Amino acid sequence: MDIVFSEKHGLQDGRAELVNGELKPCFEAPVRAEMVRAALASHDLGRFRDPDPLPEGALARIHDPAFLAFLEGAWDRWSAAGRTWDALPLNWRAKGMRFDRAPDSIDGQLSHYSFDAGTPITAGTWAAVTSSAAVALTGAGLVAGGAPVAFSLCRPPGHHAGTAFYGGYCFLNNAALAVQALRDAGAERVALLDVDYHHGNGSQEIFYGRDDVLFVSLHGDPMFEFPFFLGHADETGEGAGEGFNLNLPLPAGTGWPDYRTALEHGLARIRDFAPDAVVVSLGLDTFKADPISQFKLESESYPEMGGLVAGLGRPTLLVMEGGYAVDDLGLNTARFVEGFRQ
Ligand code: Q9C
Ligand code: ZN
Repeated sequence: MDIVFSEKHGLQDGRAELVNGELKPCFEAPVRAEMVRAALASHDLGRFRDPDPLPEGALARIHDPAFLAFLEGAWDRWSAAGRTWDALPLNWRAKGMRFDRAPDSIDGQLSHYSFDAGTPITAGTWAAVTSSAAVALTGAGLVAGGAPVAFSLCRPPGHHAGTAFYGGYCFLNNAALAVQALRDAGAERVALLDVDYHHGNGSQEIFYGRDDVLFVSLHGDPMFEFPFFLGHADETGEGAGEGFNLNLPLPAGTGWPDYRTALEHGLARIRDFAPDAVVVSLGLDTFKADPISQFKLESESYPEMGGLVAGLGRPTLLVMEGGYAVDDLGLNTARFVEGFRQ
């Protein structure tokens, strides 16, 4: 198995996020990718390779050009305004305020394009997020070229980022870019299975109206968990996409037996869809010791999870998303991959 990885992930190294009313060190930190890299290497799970350069126009297959221009220039505008800490938004719209106009100022635009205060833009953010996207697209190219499985060790993660918004530690939607690249390379139907603990609101938004991409997500119920405003079971797709979005929200405290039952339900829907390829948004924040999450999966759950996903028997790209229990993140990721390859 090829493992695509770029050292440039380290250029995203935010200083702080707002958690429980306190400014705390970012959970989404460079050590995460280093732990995964070390564990995949020590378990001898594949050959590491660098990403290819981003193809011209690849990001605009998913993201709005104005949003991309904003992300690329945001740090320079922020620092030109004399700010030295990370760029973070301070306020958002509520019902009754306008969504149809973007403000001109950097502060207004940070608010316009974001949905939380946990996703800092730094001097290195654009370089890091474009390298993460390149990692995903290179993995998609390997799968499109006939590899049965590839691993895109993306960081920063991507599944909370939408057509024209960022948040939840995500800026560009790596998995969605990979799905689109597989479609563009000839796959007629692609399934996107999201097993990150949080609902992949960005991925859902991107594919909500489409019947060529089936989105299936297992996650903490938005009634109690971030991102709060998307991820309910009654969101089933719209227009041509009706029936091609499956949300499986689960309660706090969910352990492996109930998780497995929901996963088997999601996998049955994917089998029925008969995809030519599968992309997995692989978050390991379902682990019992994850510091920001409330599921109770064990390390032993991950080989079983990997085996169940592999049972789809389709060419598969694994795309790294969340997972914040850094001492166990590498081992849990390696165990998923080992179970997948059995
Ligand atoms: N109480 C991913 O896993 N909010 N993103 C955390 C902590 C944001 C998670 C607040 C969580 C985003 C890719
Ligand atoms: Zn997550």
